[in-house]
Amino acid sequence: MLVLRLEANPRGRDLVIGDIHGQFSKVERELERISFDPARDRLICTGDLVDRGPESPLAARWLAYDWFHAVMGNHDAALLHRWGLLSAKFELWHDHHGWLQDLDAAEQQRLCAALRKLPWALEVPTAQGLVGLVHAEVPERFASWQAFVAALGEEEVRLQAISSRDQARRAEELASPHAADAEPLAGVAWVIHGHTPRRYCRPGQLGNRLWIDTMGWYDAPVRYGEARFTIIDLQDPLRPL
Ligand SMILES: [Mn+2]
Repeated sequence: MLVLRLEANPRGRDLVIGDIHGQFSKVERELERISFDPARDRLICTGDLVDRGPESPLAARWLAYDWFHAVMGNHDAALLHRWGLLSAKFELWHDHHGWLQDLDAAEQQRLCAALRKLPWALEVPTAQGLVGLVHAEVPERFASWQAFVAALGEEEVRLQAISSRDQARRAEELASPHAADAEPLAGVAWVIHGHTPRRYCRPGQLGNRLWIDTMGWYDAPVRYGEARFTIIDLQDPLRPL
């Protein structure tokens, strides 16, 4: 599936979390902290469910929950390439797959079946307007979210969408408040990304584009900042929970 279009969720909150990277227990603790209610709330991940942390296989179980959604990350795609489901363009980051050896064939099959269903982009209607999610970025040449989504049929666009860092670097180079004032992407209220770990473990902004991978998956101390999962409520994306 290229793009997953969720229905509006009038019953509860729509929350977005950055890259999980096999750290589902840590995410569970965060969900407790924010009183997540799986009967009403939804959690959407910016991609990269696997690698780095110890619980990559749990991605299959989480993707089966009706309250959990995610977009394709470059690490997820690399795994799909390894299983012969994506072309050699996605043969990157394969050095992370040592943990696969501990999985039996049935477990690998379950994980593969879950990851191959991941959409490359996701749309959520909110009271503030449409919100888009894509792992790395919407490349600069696209004038609107809709133009980007329409081009996702091209493999090169999909590759860029999950791996480029051009826009994330611009967000880092432009000092606040100029980054916030940058030209917004047309057609959406917000676009949420992960992929590029944020300097100082704080979310980044470029116009209406947000990067929220604040390294919650990381187990060692970070020199500048405190690694943690950022969770945002789409009603108020600029104030993480
Ligand atoms: Mn990534």
